[in-house]
Amino acid sequence: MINPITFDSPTDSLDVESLKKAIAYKLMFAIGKDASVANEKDWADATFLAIRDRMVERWMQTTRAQYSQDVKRVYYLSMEFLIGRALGNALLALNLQEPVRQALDEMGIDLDDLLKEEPDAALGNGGLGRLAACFLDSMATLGVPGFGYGIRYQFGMFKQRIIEGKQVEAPDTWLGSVNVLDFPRDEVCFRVRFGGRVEQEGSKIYWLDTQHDVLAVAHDIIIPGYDTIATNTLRLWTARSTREINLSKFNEGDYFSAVAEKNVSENVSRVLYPDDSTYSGKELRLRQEYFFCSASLQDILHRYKLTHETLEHLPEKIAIHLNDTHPVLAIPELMRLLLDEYGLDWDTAWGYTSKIFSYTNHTLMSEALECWPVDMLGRLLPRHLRIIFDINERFLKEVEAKFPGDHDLLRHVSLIEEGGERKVRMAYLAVVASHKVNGVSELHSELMKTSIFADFARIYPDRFTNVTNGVTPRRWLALANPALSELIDGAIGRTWRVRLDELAELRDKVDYPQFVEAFQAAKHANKERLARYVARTLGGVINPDALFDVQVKRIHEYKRQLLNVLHVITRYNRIIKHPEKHFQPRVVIFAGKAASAYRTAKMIIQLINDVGVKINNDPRVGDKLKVVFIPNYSVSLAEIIMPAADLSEQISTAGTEASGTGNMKFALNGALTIGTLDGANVEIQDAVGADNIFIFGQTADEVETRRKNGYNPREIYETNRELREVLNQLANGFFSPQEPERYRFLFDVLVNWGDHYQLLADYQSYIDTQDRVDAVYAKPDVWAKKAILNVAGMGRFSSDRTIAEYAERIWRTPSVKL
Ligand code: 26W
Repeated sequence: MINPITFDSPTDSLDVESLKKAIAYKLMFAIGKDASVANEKDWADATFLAIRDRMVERWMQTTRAQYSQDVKRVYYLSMEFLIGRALGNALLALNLQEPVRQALDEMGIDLDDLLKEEPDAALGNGGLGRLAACFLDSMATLGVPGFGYGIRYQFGMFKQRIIEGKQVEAPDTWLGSVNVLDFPRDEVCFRVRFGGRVEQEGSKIYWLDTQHDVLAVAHDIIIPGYDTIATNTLRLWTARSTREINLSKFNEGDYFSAVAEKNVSENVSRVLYPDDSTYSGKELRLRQEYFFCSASLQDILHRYKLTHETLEHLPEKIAIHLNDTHPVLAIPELMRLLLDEYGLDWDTAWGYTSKIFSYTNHTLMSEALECWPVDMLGRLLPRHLRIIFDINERFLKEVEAKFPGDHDLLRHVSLIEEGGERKVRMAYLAVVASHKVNGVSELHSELMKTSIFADFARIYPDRFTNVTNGVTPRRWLALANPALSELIDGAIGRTWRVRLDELAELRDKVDYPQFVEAFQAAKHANKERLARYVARTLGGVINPDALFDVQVKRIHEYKRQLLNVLHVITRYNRIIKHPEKHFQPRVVIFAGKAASAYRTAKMIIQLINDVGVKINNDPRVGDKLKVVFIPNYSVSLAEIIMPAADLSEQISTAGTEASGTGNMKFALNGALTIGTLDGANVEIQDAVGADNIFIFGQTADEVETRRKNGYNPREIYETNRELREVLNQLANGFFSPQEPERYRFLFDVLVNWGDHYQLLADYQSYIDTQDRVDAVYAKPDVWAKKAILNVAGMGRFSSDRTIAEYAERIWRTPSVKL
């Protein structure tokens, strides 16, 4: 027993004077700079370090309480955590925004300048990764004992630049010399094995002669809850070679190959795969997946064993959640550890495993479903392949017993896809091993049961459920939109930050002209802020009095940015044809990244930029229409864009967007949605009222029916005059005179090659609805009231509600008592 040492607690020093001292102290002793030479990055690091000290105590207190109460913990396994910046969020959580602002101010430093110095932690692609980050925030805030597990990529989501209208990718070098965000834990280190062979001796199986083993080293990130002591951990793994350098090669003087081996094994945590919604089947990706699953599972069992003699109570003490199929190898890994390392028999091990796991599906798109070739899996993870085969064998027997003689069913649900190259269907493995499987919106969860998992819904009807996504109101309203937050605080108090339902009290405020006016003023200020950002980064001038029409998200055909462009061109043509007419001035804003190998998506980016050049430079258009593509979309950029939007574009083909979470962020910030009845849009309509949202286009059923009955887009092209003109402009190089054939491909996709996402089928309805948008926007008070009712209706879409549902219905994890 070590005698406890007492010291002055930083948690007690939250006043301006103490903060000043703490920051100056860090600047000198941790950063090693004198105030006279320190730059803004130095000040930012010093400030963050001072704040971090004030989080650590709460963190230890929480961890101690979790241990002493022997709580059930939930482990959230995710390949992606799209966190963004952390300092501003930490200040908010600790209620230190004002004192720190003042402390810095008294030292001649502006807090807002410092906040911009922090690079985004962009360890994710899009919706799935950002959802994981919102969930961490909500778990901490609710006191749910939740651990995140993921990979500490050396390079996160690539940086996007636009050069001559085209996307150009650059590496995201977010890790600097000072990494305030994380605590490296060199001693928390596990060996992750690859390759080798399996050998059976009686009932015992050995995994032998593995090669290219890697060490996984932990880095811990503090996740502060808002206005609570509760503080959680995100543990990210980084790969380290098992041997620093190959000494014999080194001694032979072959320095480069001596370190090459080290580099190869450390590649595992080098870079985030920039693919969103397409599965590519690359071996390095499989290595990444196993790397973080194995390290996490070893760590989880190790932690459990610290306080428990036997494994008997494992399923009562741990829950493991799979964020999509990317961490599904955690299933055979837990089985392997229980069978081979802890010596359990199969039935006991499987009994535990199937009580511990739960799985969220985030997409129905077949091209995103992971299926690993049996060959590759067997080469890299022979023991796991064996376990998967054994799971499959037992599962198929169970199905056979339940549905005797149904051989088609057996073939359909087998974990192994036969015919051609044999593959393991990871989503099926997830369903078989999980006690609950959920979709992320009501519509998506229904479609899941009738499409990809239809057979499984027959076999395990009680396994499937819905948990509608949500977003954290701390980052997406309190941090991103101080202007609106302040207005809301004045009207209904401050507690909406943790009880978002209270926003419903804003409904009455639509009858107070003063409130409506203040609401409009807040929106206008946010639009000015965005206009300044655009002026600074792109040099273009946009008018904050125009309607800001915004579509920001990954660029993907199913999200239909191209449909948006068809509307933009239609509007342009009308403006040119009718110079005498009044048009509601609009700025159409796009942002988003395309997967680096996704040709069509990249072409859509180029088209947006080409259309922008044409329209923005046409003197006949003037202020009536502007098109802006803001490069390098990120969490931090979203925090500037969302609050400034009037209109939120959520226009995916019905049945394709699992949920969407941008839709929630926009509405929460007082934008009206133009959208299809897809994903969470359906529930947003219920929440805000059909009068306060612009719904257009086909339903998921109608899309399906049209597809079945033989969809003929060319017929629509031939009969719709305005649309035909727009499409012809694409085909004949109107927007790309330097290269007239540039967009011929997009024309063909839509007119001649089946228009898979049915843009043409929804075109007229979309255009008509955009006209209705103009008409409503022309009455500023009517628009503002609808916008307020959107904010007021968003209570349900807090990730606190989402996490409370997971904790109660799926994980069964009570909150820790502090
Ligand atoms: C293996 C390649 C790959 C990578 C990522 C395939 C699929 C993905 C994700 C499932 C894509 C994704 O981010 N899905 C989004 O998840 C959000 C959170 O639930 C939803 O709101 C979005 O609708 C869904 O597209």
